[in-house]
Amino acid sequence: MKTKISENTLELVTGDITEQTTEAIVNAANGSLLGGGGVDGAIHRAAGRALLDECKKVRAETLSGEELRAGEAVITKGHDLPAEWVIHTVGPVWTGGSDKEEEKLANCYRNALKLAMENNVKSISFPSISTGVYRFPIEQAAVIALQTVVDFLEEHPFGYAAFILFSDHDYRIYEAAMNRILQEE
Ligand code: AR6
Repeated sequence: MKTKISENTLELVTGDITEQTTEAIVNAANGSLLGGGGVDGAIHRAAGRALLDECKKVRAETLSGEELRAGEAVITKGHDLPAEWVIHTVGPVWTGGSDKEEEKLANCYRNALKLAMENNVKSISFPSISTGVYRFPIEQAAVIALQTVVDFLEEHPFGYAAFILFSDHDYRIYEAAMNRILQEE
């Protein structure tokens, strides 16, 4: 599904984010930036050891050894990936909704797009952040993810943004959310 948002394009596709040829892909990382399972593990495997080394450097230098907090984002090179850049963000762990999970999830998408623009990136692929290991209910996460990206694209000349959904089930949930959002626009 492909939609124009102002001068920008927003697309929903099923696929593997590690194969995307957008200038940047987004990683649903954890605060350590040292890799993990799910999409994070797949990105580190495909990017190679040099990504882990760069992440360690970012952690030590940019973050002064601290963990990356939920909603924040940092950028590295893509190394062996087709994408030139990886923007690492940390989604919130779902604990029922009373720990500002919705706001933190929106911040992930907004901060990733801001960081992309600061680095002159004009095309980006997002996974469905927090809806795997971090257990954010996907119906709710899809609305927040899409509304945040749509709002950003309405306000900025960005280029191309895609959501890469890992299953047909996830794709259909995002598609339904997108249709509702577009009807309300
Ligand atoms: N391409 C696109 N989407 C994928 C891929 C892929 N190759 N692999 C998985 N997904 P998750 P989270 C989907 O668990 O919930 C890690 O261990 C997956 O089906 O990867 O934010 C980190 O290190 C799901 O829809 O991320 C953290 O500890 C979505 O990506 C923690 O998991 C997100 O699932 C982050 O949890």
